[in-house]
Amino acid sequence: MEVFTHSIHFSMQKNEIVARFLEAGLLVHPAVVTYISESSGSGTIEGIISSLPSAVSVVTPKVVQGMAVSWFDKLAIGVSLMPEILSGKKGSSVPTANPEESFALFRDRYDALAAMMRPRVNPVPIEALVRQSNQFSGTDIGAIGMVVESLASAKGHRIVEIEDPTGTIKVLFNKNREEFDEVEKILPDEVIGVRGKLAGGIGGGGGMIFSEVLFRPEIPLTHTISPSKEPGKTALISDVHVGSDTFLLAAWSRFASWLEETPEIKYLLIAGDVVDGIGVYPNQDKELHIKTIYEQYDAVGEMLSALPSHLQIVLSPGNHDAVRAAEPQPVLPEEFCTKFPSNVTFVENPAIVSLQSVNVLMYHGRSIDDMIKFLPGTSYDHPGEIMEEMLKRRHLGPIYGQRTPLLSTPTDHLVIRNVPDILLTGHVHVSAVITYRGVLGVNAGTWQSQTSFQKQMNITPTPAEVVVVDMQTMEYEKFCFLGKKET
Ligand code: D5M
Ligand code: FE
Ligand code: ZN
Repeated sequence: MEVFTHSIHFSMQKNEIVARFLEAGLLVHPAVVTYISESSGSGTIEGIISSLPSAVSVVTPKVVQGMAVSWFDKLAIGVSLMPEILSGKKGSSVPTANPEESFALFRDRYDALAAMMRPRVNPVPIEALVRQSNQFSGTDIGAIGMVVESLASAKGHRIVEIEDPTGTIKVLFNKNREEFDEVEKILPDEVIGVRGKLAGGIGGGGGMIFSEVLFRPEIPLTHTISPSKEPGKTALISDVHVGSDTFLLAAWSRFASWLEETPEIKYLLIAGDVVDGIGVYPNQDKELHIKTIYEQYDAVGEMLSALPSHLQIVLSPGNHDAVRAAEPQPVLPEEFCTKFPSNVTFVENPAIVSLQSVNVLMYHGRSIDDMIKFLPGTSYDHPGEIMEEMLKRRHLGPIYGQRTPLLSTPTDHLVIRNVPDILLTGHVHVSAVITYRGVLGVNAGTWQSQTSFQKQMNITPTPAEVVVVDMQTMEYEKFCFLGKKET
């Protein structure tokens, strides 16, 4: 793969470009100058000048992109459409106003996920099962509830207590049933459906459900992929950790050069931990190359400014970024982004962005730590399996009260309400790609070599790997920018 060669072929010097605009009585934004210098020079300038609305005196990237001009087509230059933020816009995650409303989050989670299962489960309210247990006893019934706890019985079966807005009930899953491996993956606070027989008077008087089938919200089998009609590729990354002394600058530079030579890449998505931050873990200062948070973000701003200006960059935060840890995390405050170029769109964590009609759900992935802890047979080496579990549960991080702090909000922002085309996560620093029922899941890896902490934890990262998705075909390729000495 020819990723390390770099040829520069400016057709026009930047000062010549500025001079030509001045001659026409126009000021020009540096990003537009870069764009023209990287494309076909004088032809592009004359096209822009002749198509400008008369009121314009400063030629900004917005003005250029907003013009209904045909010279883009004539010159066959790909214009990156602005990413459309479908959820996770700045200011959308507001905490609940008072503590009494703190259960709204779980009520909303229950309602949203129960609605996805209701036609399959045909549930009876739990209160009715408990109160009229004699009437329902021995009959085939359904129930949907949020998991309160899941315990192994003395004989190795599983007893799961579930709760709906009307009450709680215990469900017994027999270990000899086929789907028992799925039962062992039942997580605290996920919403499940069951169908089985009610046994009245067992399990504390109100009855117990002897489950025969377990349901999850799931991705419908009828889901089909919906690629873009336009050509265009998206590069997916996360966990850049700028400021850390293990940040791989040389690998990043190769990636930056390669992006310049690869104009079909129109979008770069960064799913959090763009900086290493300060005070994130004990004695972090000893492992920092850039010691202040402002300087770390300034360095990121400069790195992103050096990338091709036609790229549309979307950035969401992670647990090392300078925003609250509780999820959903807000967009990065402007005070940190003064050096960032204008082609960066800031979104919350999580967020959904539409790129040429391909919907990407971006989530940093802190909950992966909790899910690995609770899901038997999973490990940090295979984060793709966790992404699949998220999709099945239609939830990015169900477990409350572990390592992923969840903000109390009126609606649950971690519910996967609409099936995305791509799910992008990061956090564990191990890259992985899966497809699950037509959804492409990408865990993006990192730009940091193994830290002393990861060494202790026996986590082997996969640094400097980039997954590129062709949005017209939804096919992906993986590129590695590590040099020989860095492996
Ligand atoms: O997370 C980088 C990786 O390190 C990710 O796999 C989680 C793991 N990690 C981070 N902090 C901890 C603690 N405190 N315990 C266990 N595992 C951890 P990052 O978000 O980049 O620090
Ligand atoms: Fe990270
Ligand atoms: Zn992280």
